[in-house]
Amino acid sequence: MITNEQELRSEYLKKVIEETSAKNCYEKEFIQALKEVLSSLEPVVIKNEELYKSISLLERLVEPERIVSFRVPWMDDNGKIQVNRGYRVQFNGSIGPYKGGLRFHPSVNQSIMKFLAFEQIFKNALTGRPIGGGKGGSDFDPKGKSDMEIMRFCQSFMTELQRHIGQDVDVPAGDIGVGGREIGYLFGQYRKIRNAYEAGVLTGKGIEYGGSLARKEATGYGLMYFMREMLTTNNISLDGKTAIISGSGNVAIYACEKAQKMGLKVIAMSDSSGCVLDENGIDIELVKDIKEVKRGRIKEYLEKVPNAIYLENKGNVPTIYTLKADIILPCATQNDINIDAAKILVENGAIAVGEGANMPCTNDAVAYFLEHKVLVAPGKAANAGGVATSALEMTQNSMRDAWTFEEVDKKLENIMVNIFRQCKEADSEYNLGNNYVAGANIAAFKKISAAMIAQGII
Ligand code: NDP
Ligand code: 2IT
Repeated sequence: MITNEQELRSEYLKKVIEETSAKNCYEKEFIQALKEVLSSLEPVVIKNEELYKSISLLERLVEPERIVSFRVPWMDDNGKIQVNRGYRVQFNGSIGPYKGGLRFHPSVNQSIMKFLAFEQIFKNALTGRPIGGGKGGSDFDPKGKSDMEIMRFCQSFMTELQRHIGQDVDVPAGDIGVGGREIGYLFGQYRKIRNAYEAGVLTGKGIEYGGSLARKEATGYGLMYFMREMLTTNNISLDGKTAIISGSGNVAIYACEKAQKMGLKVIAMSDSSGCVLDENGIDIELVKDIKEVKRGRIKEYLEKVPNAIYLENKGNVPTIYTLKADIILPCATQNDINIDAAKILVENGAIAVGEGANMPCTNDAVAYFLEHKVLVAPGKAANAGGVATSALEMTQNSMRDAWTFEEVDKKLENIMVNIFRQCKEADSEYNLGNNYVAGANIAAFKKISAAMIAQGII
């Protein structure tokens, strides 16, 4: 179960949640992430309350070490000067250089940056790699922009960002709207300004210039390794089960590819406009062509597969969640599954939800799933394969080496198995009843709090 903050027994926790929510009252996504994480930590906090209070541990945990916000001017193809806002949130560096993606999407604001960076602290701790939590991005909308516009934007963005990052300081990567093309332009500008080849300053690079094999596939593949562990531990086989995957970007595509290899039948995928239902199973090579090559819309699937059905989004539940399937893999964006969607999915017999995206379920939706015995693989554990493989990319860069696809994939699989084990152990230790959501938070918090305590009041 997810604890409602009103029901918390720890006065200290309640006070931190109340005061942080009041102080950041305009940041609804950040408050949502904060409440979800902090309330689930109660069993650990109660054990150590006096110590944590005496050093204001939680008050420090919820305050970013640094936030940078900056102007990003760039010229569009018509010669007009456009101005966007850029961000980098360096939330917690206690276990390594800040690490986390860059998101380019018109919805980006400080609240979304802070929720993502906060989640990233816990996710990165679970990977077992020495990486702290950060996130950045811009309200720039890449949709419909020419290649040259994307390049000019990335160059302007990096002209400022470069003074705040470095391979031992802060290492950005991709997220929504930022893939291999953008990382290439960002890296080029960094290298030009710094006059040094610091390969480890960005991850998700092209294979030709320091990228890691399997990084592109890592988040989606990792999600499925985690799902396999979670389901088999609960005596559920993947073979022959049906799945729906929201989104059709990087995470969704490779989750689909691995899910199919594991014997799942993926019947639907989506984008922000609607979903495609293909009862014969999604043709993932076709989706790759539409999305990765042509940068098109999922609706174009019907041009090649006329028997498929397109369901346009309307109302407050994306149409994909009105479909019946066993395994639900939200891989698009935050708050995609609200309580109404959760009720429909439970009614339709869903067995498990695997969060490929960051915070794709609202807090009440997660609570509803858990109450109805639907297994939930929380994003900060289940989608950690991306950042974990970014850390493997950093290792290869430091060693000036490059591993094979199989080597990286095997390490990724081991990391995901280990992350599931940590969630499961915390679940068992605190008798949470298959609540891997709280299990992930607790396991990560133990590591972060120990590092923060060891490093004193900073
Ligand atoms: P992409 O930009 O490659 O794809 C995003 C997908 O989500 C698109 O299909 C997009 O559709 C869809 N989408 C639907 N609604 C929205 C919305 N309101 N805002 C933005 N996108 C929307 O991103 P990724 O696949 O990289 O990221 C997907 C999710 O996974 C995000 O939550 C991200 O934070 C998370 N994640 C990503 C990792 C990575 O390594 N890339 C690692 C861990 C988590 P449309 O084209 O219509 O916008
Ligand atoms: O949300 C995430 O973990 C990412 N977007 C990947 C971050 C990274 O540094 O690879």
